[in-house]
Amino acid sequence: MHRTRTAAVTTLATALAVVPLAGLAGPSGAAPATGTAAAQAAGARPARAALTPVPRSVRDLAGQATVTATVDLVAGPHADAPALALVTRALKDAGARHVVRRTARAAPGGGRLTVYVDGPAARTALSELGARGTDGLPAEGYALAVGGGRIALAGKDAAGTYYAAQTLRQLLPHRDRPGARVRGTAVRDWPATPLRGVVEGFYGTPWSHTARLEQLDFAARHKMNIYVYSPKDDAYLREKWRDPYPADQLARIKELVDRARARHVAFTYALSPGLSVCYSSDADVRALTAKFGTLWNAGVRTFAVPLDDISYTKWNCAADKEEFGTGGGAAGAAQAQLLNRVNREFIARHPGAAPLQMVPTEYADLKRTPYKEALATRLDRGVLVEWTGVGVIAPTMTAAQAEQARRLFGHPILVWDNYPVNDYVSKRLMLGPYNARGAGLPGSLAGITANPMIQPTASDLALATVADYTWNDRGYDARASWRAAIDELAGGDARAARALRAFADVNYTSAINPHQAPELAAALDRFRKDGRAGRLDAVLRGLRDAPGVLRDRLPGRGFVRETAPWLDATRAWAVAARDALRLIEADRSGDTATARQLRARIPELVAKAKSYVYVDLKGKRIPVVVGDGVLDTFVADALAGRRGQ
Ligand code: 14T
Repeated sequence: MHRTRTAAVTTLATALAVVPLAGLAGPSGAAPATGTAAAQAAGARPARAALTPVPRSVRDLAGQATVTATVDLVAGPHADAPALALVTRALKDAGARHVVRRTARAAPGGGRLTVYVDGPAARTALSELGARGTDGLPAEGYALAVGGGRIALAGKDAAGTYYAAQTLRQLLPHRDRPGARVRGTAVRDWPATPLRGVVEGFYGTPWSHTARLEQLDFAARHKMNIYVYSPKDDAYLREKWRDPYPADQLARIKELVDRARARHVAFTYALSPGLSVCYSSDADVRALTAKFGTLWNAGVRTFAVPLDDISYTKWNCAADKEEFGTGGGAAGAAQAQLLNRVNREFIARHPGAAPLQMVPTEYADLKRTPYKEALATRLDRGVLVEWTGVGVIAPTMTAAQAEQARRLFGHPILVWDNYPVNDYVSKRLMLGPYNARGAGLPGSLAGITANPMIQPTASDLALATVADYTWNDRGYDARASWRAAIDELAGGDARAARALRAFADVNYTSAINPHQAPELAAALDRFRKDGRAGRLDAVLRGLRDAPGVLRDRLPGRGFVRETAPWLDATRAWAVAARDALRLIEADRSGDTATARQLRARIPELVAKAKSYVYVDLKGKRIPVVVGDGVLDTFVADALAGRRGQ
């Protein structure tokens, strides 16, 4: 029953081609899939695909480009190699048979599509097409233009060129033969904050190697540029921080580092010595820098020292008490001394290393304390300080708070956002969008990294929305971004997308999305008002069938494997809720025999719905919840003879 990847991708391209501009897609599957072909046959302007993250500026240009069988690729002398590889693949996926590298345009009039990537020729092409170049853009910005049989891409830097290529990938259709037409378009775009990405920083079963490789691909497609390797349960990062890696583990890390580099993602190695470090010990400084050295040799260029979730009132060695004294101020001084030594003796001596990152022990508040004061005055300038916002799981976060954090810590702030992480509520999946982060926040920060769920593929829904927000917070619409993420995960299959939306709806609530199952709750409210049982039953049938549809149709196995108990629970709750609806109807019509039967049966269905468990790293069996406060309440009200208000 599985659709092939190509079929899914083709459907995606068709669906995307008719979706309105700027990722503001309507409900998945609402668009007529044949619209584009008909419009193109009639010679109308080709539609433009949805672009996510939403670019800063997109406008129409006169003319268009046609993907010809042979495409000339004119690359500047220093054009980014990953960008060129991506452009080539995107052109082939759009129907080109050959992509030929040239140093200059072939004789014009040959009818071939020419694609310029960086260098003087791209600059000229941009200006001839009526688009501005990269002057004045911030780092990682880019300009792209399509029109008049040409496509031109230019980056402010190599990453910018790579992001131009990612946008071109979205603009091009998926075709298996030449002839596709691409609408005349100019894009000028740049990120809202320098660092955008994921910190694998949760407790519990760490992501698999494959999941991490896929995460790096995902990050790049969404213009994210950092992945912090910091799983709390990798012993070599915390308990055994001094010990060198066994060769096979180091080889796997190197594979991640290589993949990350080829995607313009900074693989960040985070070593957490806080459980046992002696801050004043030369030997421990050497142990830290020696471990970093082995990672440097594996290609790592970004390093972090997290000092979260440790005691800073208890020293690990007597020498620290002697040297630093006691109290928060002493802890801050000790940490600053250790980090400065790492910064001076390792980072500064390795040209090409990125600024050091650290997580302070006080990472979740804005109180003025001796600890923060010590970090602010003693820690080397330029070291990035990570901060979770106010609260470990911050319900809201604003630019004003970020400014205050920067003043308090006296350093650039990198937000470690504990969403969609579920290690503290592993009964729950968090499939809702990134929310409640104020406009303008990214601009006051060194970046935002999101701590994901234990379930890597299921995290992609939330992470896609994090990517959209961190790239362009002003153009961010949480629900629109969420719907686009659903369509992407569903591989463009409209039925899979509808099922995923229903499933994500009942796994929605979190500190930043206070309302559980907003769509189902609205359907229940409507029923309470208008009493139209048939309409509600259709919704509940959709929910009951969603897990099966996802198991049959979702491209890739990761999502359904990771979410299996929640899928089972969703189906069981929907079955119970349908009976509850029948019970309400039987009560209303005075059909006491049916009502009695249903009252006898429903409790077993509820027990079954509550029986599914997630088994954690330690083998603990944790009953999962779905649609809590919505489905269970509806069923309980029906059993009690209440229709709810
Ligand atoms: F480093 C920090 F920014 C941070 O958030 N640390 C941990 C993190 O690894 C974990 O995934 C996250 C969510 O549970 O919260 C932090 O861990 C805590 C925080 C607590 F308040 C663990 C226990 C707590 F009581």
